[in-house]
This record gives sequence, structure tokens and C-alpha cells, in this order.
Amino acid sequence: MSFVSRGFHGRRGAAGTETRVPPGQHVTAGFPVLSAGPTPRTPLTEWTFSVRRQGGELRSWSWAELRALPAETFSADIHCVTRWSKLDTRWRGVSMDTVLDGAGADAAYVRAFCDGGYTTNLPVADVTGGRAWVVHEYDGRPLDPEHGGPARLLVPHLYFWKSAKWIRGVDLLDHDEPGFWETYGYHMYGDPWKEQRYHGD
Ligand SMILES: Nc1nc2c(c(=O)[nH]1)N[C@H]1C(S)=C(S)[C@@H](COP(=O)(O)O)O[C@H]1N2
Ligand SMILES: [Mo]
Repeated sequence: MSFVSRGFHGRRGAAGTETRVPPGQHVTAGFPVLSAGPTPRTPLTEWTFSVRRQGGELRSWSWAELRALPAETFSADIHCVTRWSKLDTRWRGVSMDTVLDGAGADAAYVRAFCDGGYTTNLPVADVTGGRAWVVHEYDGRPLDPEHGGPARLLVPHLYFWKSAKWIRGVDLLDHDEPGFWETYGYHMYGDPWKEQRYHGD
């Protein structure tokens, strides 16, 4: 009895965090920077966040207007497809529910667009229901430009490439369309618990 019990706890680890780390991932204490290009620096006076459909703008917020929306502080575990995970990262931002409600959104998919041209695709169901945010603070401080400041998408339940840095808005789509990494063979959905790293996984 005590042997079984000890073995069970041993596999879970002293901190009990293994159940929070998806297969093929290891935990890092650092915060690596992964960017496909240079860090864009758009002045906040020119910054907007827009919800668009078929090229038309449904709704747009200035930086001041976005910062005036209700914000939430929360912790999340993040999982990069290059196999690092970081536990208990602390963020503050506006729920995507708030943004999409405000725009009267109804669509099956979104594609985030960013300064610098990066895009990534997600089902609307994955960016609503309290599972995605436009975050502007990390660990109690304004988000570093290298990590996507002034604001990035955060969708912690999917691989971290879905968390678009320097986000400027979303396009509402009726069907799924690949974004930047997805056109290079990364998975259209990217569930870290199913190791959906590449197309066909
Ligand atoms: N705009 C933009 N967003 C991006 C990326 C990028 O290159 N450009 N890289 C993605 C990838 S592959 C990862 S792993 C994370 C890295 O975020 P970090 O640099 O804050 O760790 O951002 C994602 N969002
Ligand atoms: Mo990544």
C-alpha cells in the first residue's frame, strides 16, 4: 500500500506539475523570444484594434478605448511547439468575448492579423468562452515589445504560435484559412495535448 502510494506520487513529482505539461514538452523558467521577423514599433497614438469581415471594418478601438474595456488578470500555462512550456505565467488583458460581443460578431473562424504581417487562424469557439484575451501586461508590467507589446493575443490552451504578438485585430471568416505558420506546414488547430504540431498530426 505505502509502496504503491509512494510510486504514484513519485511519478507525479513533488510539485505535482507533470499533469500540466503536455507530451513532448519540458518546463522552462526563462521566457524565450520567438519572432519570425523584426519587432514592429507602432506608436500608441496610431494603434487600433479592429474586427473586420470581408475587408469591411465592423468595429475598431483606439489604444485608449481598448484600455478602457474591462480587463482581467489571470495565470496560464503556455506551450511552444519548439517544446518549451512555461507554467503560471501572469497576464492582464481584455477577454476576446468582450471584443467580439462589442462587434456583434458571428462567424466560425477568426484570423488574427498583426503589425509585421503575421497571421494565425483559430475557431471562434476557441477564442470565446473565456479562453482567449488581448493581453497588454505580463507579470504586472506593460508587455515588452519583444513579447508582443503593446498587445498580443493569448490563447493558452493551444500551441503558443496561435498567440499572435503585435495583434491589430481579427478577420471574421466562415471557413478556416491558414495563417503564417499554418501555410508552412504547422497544424491548423494546434492542440498541445494531442501534439498537433504539424499538418497531419
Ligand atoms: N506577430 C507574431 N506573433 C507571433 C510570432 C511571430 O513571429 N510574430 N511567433 C509565434 C510563436 S512561433 C511563438 S512560440 C510565440 C512566441 O512568443 P514569445 O516571443 O513571447 O515567447 O509567439 C507567436 N506569435
Ligand atoms: Mo513557436
